[in-house]
Amino acid sequence: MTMKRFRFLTSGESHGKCLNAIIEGVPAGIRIKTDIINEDLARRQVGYGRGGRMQIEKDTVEIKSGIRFGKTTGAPICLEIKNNDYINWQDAMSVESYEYPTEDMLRKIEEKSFTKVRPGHADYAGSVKYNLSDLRDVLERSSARKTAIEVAVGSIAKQILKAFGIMGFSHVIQIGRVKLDFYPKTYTLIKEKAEKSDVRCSDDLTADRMRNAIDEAAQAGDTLGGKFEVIFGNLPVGLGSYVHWDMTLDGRLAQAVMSIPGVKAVEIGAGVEAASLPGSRMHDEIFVKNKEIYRKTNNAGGIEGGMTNGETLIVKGTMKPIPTMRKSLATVDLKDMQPASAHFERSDVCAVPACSVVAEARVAIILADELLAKLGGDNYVEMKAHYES
Ligand code: EPS
Repeated sequence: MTMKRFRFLTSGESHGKCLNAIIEGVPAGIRIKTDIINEDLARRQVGYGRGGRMQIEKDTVEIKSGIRFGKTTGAPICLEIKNNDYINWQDAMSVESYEYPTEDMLRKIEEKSFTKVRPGHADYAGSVKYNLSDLRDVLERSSARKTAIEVAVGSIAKQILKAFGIMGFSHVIQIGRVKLDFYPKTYTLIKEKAEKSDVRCSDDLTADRMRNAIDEAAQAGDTLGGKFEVIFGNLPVGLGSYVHWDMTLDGRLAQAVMSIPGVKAVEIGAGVEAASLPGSRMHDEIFVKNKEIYRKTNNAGGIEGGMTNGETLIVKGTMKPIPTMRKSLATVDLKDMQPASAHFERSDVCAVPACSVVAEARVAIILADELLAKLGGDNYVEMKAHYES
């Protein structure tokens, strides 16, 4: 994605040594707390329905550059998260090729190789595109494991936004067929309750039903998808633009959330409901009190004409069920082109709660990029002066 200001790249394999990111474009003088990044990493790891890997990892970030005494210096920020599981994969994930592999090494490499493509995963297209015969080479980078380092990047973006009073959260609104129909009255309450829930759902009864649905899927060797919502408040009017298609904020947010592994749909505000509403009920009427503009509804989800309109930003995402299933689907073994059952290895039954935390990070990254582009400046003092003007 073309970024205006806040740029970053990540690297790392699911069972490699570590995940890395280098972020560029963060102005000097922004307070960054490592503890807050680690809290976000822990939020991504919890979730009813997660697999065994989360018992092995305790994701923590090491900041390697760009921050001194708790503040950004304007230099690129380098982040690293170690994979605890690497110790069990050293032979299979070796960077060097072995000249004289032992029997034991060959067995370990063979154990981790596979050729039976999983329908719904990157396996088939990835193997054709990169000419990789061992699907391990596709899985390792296509895995959602890389979202850990993205959450660390998003946590830095959130800390930039917070310096300007912009804050957000995420919560789960559907798992399988179980939908959240009852919302607590305020965003503060939704956030508080969702943060305490292992399915990130703000209603206890619905959360129980979601857990039951995950248990049923697990027993059947199946997996479940769902829906989540990301909310950000206190945004200035005019982030994004209508002048070019690739500058619209809704367009940029859609790409940022859609590209999370497993996400199949992104909606802003009323989203797909807009198709069935007449204009008179869809559009949020504008009122004025003491020369301040206000609305009674927010079907637009905080975006009109590709720009923030001062209302709360509401982004919804839909995640498909994870394609790695104990009850394997029919497929083909690429080794001999014979019919086969799809490869299975340890995986999650449901990762919608984790996905909501990743989406929160992705939205924060786009908002921080837009805010930095709008305010300009090389340091917090300059940015603050622009913000206040
Ligand atoms: C993940 C780590 C992975 C998976 C999951 C997400 O660990 P492992 O493959 O060692 O079990 O649990 O990835 C997928 C389900 C997927 O399809 O990519 C993580 O850290 O979030």
